[in-house]
Amino acid sequence: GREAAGGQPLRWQDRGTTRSLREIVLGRCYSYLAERRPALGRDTDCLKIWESFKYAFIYKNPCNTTAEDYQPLMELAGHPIPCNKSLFWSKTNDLAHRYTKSSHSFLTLEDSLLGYIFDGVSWCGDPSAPGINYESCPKRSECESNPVSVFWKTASKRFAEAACGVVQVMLNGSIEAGAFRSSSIFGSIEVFNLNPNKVSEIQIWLMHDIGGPQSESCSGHSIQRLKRILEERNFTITCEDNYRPVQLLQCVRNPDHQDCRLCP
Ligand code: N1C
Repeated sequence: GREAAGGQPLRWQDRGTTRSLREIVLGRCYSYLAERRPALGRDTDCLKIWESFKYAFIYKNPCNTTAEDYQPLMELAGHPIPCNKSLFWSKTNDLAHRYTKSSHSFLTLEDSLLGYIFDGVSWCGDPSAPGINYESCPKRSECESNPVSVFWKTASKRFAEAACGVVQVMLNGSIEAGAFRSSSIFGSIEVFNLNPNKVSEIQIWLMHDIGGPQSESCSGHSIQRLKRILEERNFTITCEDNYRPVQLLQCVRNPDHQDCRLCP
């Protein structure tokens, strides 16, 4: 079984807690406040953010994480996102973030303080001292309610609730299973937490990999399914295949490809 014996931490299949997590969290928090959102600085206490984050998971069984565990952290680190700026994504992680870095017109969750601090690190607790498991953490397949999964679900829900005006979604048209998946965080959480009284329109950018398959276009099945879900919730929705400003960014890495020529 998974019984802790002789102070050994529980064994799981995913990578363990990131070393120097405290320094990374504090460092990212201070640098976000200094470089990105100096206006937040006055009301944001990075040390308090670290403490409330730590108490969400230390000494706990990493399979019993709840949204409530992160409530204090969400209250401390949450901040408003300007209307017309929210960018959601699914299976376009790298491209979406390269785009927000280069254009500054839109913000993903990782461009907010919460997402910025916790992007790419991993963490989980353990019932025995020191209360943090640096050796291994549970995979989603081992337990759904692990600290990292529950964190992204909780943060994504709040990010969607906060959106207003026109919002963007960048989806991947080169995925064989379909660009819109109901099991994704976007498909299962964000779509249902957008507020029709605050969000006027949802614009889908359906990007396909340069030189990759165009498995789905805006007329494809999963996009039609997404349109039906959103229209039923009273949103206006548009879809554009290979939105040019984002495609130009893909072209930086594929300058000679047919799709990247000015005069094809
Ligand atoms: O499951 P997904 O995509 O649809 O989630 C993406 C969606 C975005 O719109 C974000 O707002 O949900 C939010 N989000 C993150 O910001 C995020 N950063 C890192 C969701 N997940 C995030 N991660 C990690 O990527 C997390 O571990 C989660 O399980 C994956 C989801 O990636 P996906 O399937 O491409």
